[in-house]
Amino acid sequence: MTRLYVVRGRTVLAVLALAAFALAVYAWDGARMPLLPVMGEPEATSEPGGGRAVTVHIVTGEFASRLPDGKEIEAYRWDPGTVVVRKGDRVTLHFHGVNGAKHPFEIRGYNVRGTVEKGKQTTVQFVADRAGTFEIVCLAHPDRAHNGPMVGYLHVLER
Ligand SMILES: [Cu+2]
Repeated sequence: MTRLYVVRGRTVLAVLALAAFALAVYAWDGARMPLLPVMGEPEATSEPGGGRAVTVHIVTGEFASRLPDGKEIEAYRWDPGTVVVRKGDRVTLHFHGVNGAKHPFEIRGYNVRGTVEKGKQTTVQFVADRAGTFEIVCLAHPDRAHNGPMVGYLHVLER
């Protein structure tokens, strides 16, 4: 009986310690980015005009695997594949080419285009003036038939 009680006591302590740790992480994160209930929201600074300047770094990556019959399959990816900003933000995306020779891309609905090359950085800037979800599509690898889908998502939240 006593033994069981001790084990339970330790379990309660462990749960309390975990909760305290989670709370500390939440508080620290909240202090660093007070506007941020949204997971994955990037670093941002306020702009005089009301919007924020948001900078996100995206790397080109690659998943590769082998099917049971020995056939190789691969998919290029944007990493991170999801960008969350708020309407009115001035957005800077720095693309870094790591996997794949060349990735010509566009952000559909935003008229933003560029090409990412291996070993180079490509930067695009725009104001997120339309709310919604917009695809960041590599035109060379848009779907499974072309070593994709190399598609990311720009989420522009209403302020
Ligand atoms: Cu690509």
